[in-house]
Amino acid sequence: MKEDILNTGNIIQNLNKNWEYKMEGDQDWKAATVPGCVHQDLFNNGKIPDPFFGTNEKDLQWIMNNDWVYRLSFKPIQKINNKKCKILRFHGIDTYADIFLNNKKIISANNMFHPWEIDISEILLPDQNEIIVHFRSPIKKVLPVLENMSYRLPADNDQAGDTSPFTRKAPYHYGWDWGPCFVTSGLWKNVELFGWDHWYINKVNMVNEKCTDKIAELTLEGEIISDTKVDLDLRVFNQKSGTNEERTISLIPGKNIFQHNFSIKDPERWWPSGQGDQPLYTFNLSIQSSRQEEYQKIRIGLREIKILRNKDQSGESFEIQVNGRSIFAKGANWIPADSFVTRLDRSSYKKLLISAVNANMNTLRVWGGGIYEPDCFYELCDELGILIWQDFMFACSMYPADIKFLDSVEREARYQVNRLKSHPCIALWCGNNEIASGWLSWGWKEELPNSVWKDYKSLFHRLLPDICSELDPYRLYWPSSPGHSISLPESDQIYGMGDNHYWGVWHGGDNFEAFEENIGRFMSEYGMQSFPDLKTIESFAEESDLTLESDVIVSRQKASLGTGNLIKYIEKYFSLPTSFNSIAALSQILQAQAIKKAVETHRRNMPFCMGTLYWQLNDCWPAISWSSIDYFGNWKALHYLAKRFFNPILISIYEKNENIEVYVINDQDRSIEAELLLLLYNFDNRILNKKLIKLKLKPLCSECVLILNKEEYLKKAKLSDIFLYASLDGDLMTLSQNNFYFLEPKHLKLPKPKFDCIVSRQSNSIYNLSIKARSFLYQLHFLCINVEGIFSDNYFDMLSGEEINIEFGQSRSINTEDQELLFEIKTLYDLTHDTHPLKIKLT
Ligand code: BMA
Repeated sequence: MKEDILNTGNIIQNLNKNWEYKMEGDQDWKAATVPGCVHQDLFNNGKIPDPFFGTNEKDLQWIMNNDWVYRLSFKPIQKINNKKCKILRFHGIDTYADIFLNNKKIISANNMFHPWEIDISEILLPDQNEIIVHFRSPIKKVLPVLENMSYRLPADNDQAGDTSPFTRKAPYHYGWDWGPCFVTSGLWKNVELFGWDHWYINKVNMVNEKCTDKIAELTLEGEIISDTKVDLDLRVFNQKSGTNEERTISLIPGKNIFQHNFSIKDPERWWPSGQGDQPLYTFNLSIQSSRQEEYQKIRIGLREIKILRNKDQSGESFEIQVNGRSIFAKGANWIPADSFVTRLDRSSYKKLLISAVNANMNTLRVWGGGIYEPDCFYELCDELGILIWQDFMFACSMYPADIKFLDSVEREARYQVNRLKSHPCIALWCGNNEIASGWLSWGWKEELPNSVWKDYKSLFHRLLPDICSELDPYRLYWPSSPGHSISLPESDQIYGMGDNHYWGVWHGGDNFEAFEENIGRFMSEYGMQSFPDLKTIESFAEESDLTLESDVIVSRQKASLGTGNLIKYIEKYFSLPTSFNSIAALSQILQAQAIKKAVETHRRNMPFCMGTLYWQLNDCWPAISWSSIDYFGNWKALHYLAKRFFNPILISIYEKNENIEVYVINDQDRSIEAELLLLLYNFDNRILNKKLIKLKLKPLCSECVLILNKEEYLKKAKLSDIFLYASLDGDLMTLSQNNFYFLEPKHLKLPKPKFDCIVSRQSNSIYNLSIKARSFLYQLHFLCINVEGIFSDNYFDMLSGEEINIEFGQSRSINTEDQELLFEIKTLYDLTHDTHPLKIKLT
């Protein structure tokens, strides 16, 4: 983590305030927000309605076809005026912009993924200055290029005319199969003036090459820009490790690169969540000359990370090792958390990342169709122990590779690798999402000239790996996800080698059982859709829109197969309810069951399979999608189940031919003693068979601990009336509990649910729900229908007679004096029978 340079000599003046904007050609200037974008400025000024409401997206497409002008009048502070050298810095420009300072053109920007800066010492006036930024429509800018080409580069998700491959801008801005098309323009990161004399620190990094429990080897790398020849004293200090390194750096005019190696004895090592703690070391860096002193802090975690790729009978493994320990990666794919990311702050990221860790995740993939996330995202991942699979921002398109484009990508990649490489959370770099697959299996190579594949090679097999091996040789560069090797592939993904995306379920219409036949070494994508909660739908829809066919609901479904595919899947497994509300709610149970099946399969197959990341963690707007957390942070059924199926210790029951196999999976590094209780129940609460066995679970292991012959064990019981209850108990608590059903839910003879429920307030923001089941309850779930918050558990089954206490923690505080909390309590039965659920008000 890098903090702002604390200049004792050099100085920064923030220029985010007092910007104005207008459409090119208009007279009227209006207030603008920086960092921000034109869509937000139009909305804040009352010029457009909420882009996320109703079908507004459709009516707001004109914005991307226009040019926009931003301006700022400012006066440099005296301390800047006193400096010999002045730099104007834009930390992020989205995207095509000509920038003028006092009528002189200073920057022509074309890439949103790296900062732009220029020395303005000769242009800056001591008093009033004016910056004018002319943003060119990203669409119109590229159209002439398309007109001159005899073919189109594929861009399947681009809703705005297929210009996106030519522009270094977040691909999802152009639309995706879970997101709207809002092609933004704007200054999306800080703007500042930097004044310096003599020399300044341009960048510093701390790289941890090797780390054992005895010693950590570190390299401090830095770049200093100087206009003189001078000797500097460098000091690196950290109390915890006893680091106090000193040396001299001799500068010459221009760019000076330095490195300093040192080591730390008996380091406290950083671990992914669930495997140990996340100790972090903050190093204070001071660099001094006789007349100037600069400080900086760098925070890192000490650990060694490797991706093991060992050849074996089945192909080649893909396994993350941290500090020599194999880690089963559990998590999901991360997409940008908003269509307009400039309105996110550290707390928005924290809320989502804590939800990931609370669901027992240890890995996220920052997917290549979004943005390189801001520093606070990676800082939080360092703190929380979330490993990051980091894609470069290229997805589902072929890209050009002319010199200008390659230069731009080079600048972007160098900047991003340097920015991120000190973070302990980053596990690997990946060139792109699904582009090799697109070329090799989606019909692209049949339609396009071979030069397009040569361009692919230049970008993903030459430029990016060269930059990674030069700047960050200790991490794996993996060219494309899915992929089976680091050389240019001749065939699409191979199960048994590398990482896989399995979309037979959903895109291919396969049954959930197909997850059991499509297991890779590292499953980096697979998914099932669902609707968000009703209160999220109500944020963008009127009561009259709540039908599957309404324009508003249809506009929220961006996937090509549409909601019809979701309904088809619901009908495969459940009886389809008649009401919209019940269908929407049931879709969440469907999604959760699909992904449960997948993850349990992947975990049972450890160590053949060493990672499972479902598609997708989050949303960029309120919509129907594959996410487990909706746009507002509400956990869908899937996220509650994820907490259980990602638990470090898991029981998983699997039907194989005439047998029932019971697996226990232990992700932890230590062995565990436990007792496995297996009860065969019928829905009337009678126990038909029982098994109790003592177990010693080996560390990091998936083991089949029991095989039962179905015929013998079930004793001719009717499959529609029974289920297996399995519980694994340690000395002090239940380690895992799971139920297994022999038929699809629609064929189960589930009893009418009976239960008692008492809701009480525990504190200002915590509520208690006590449930006593009076019959068997299948997929009991609670919703707070008017306030966002998270339940301690949700979407589970209860045995008749069982009692449970659930907490609801409200995430936004409301004045409970004025407002009542409304809870709804339902089971699957209530959804498929469209019954009126139990509603409880707490005033
Ligand atoms: C995956 C992703 C995305 C897409 C998702 C659902 O392959 O890489 O491109 O949103 O599928 O179709």
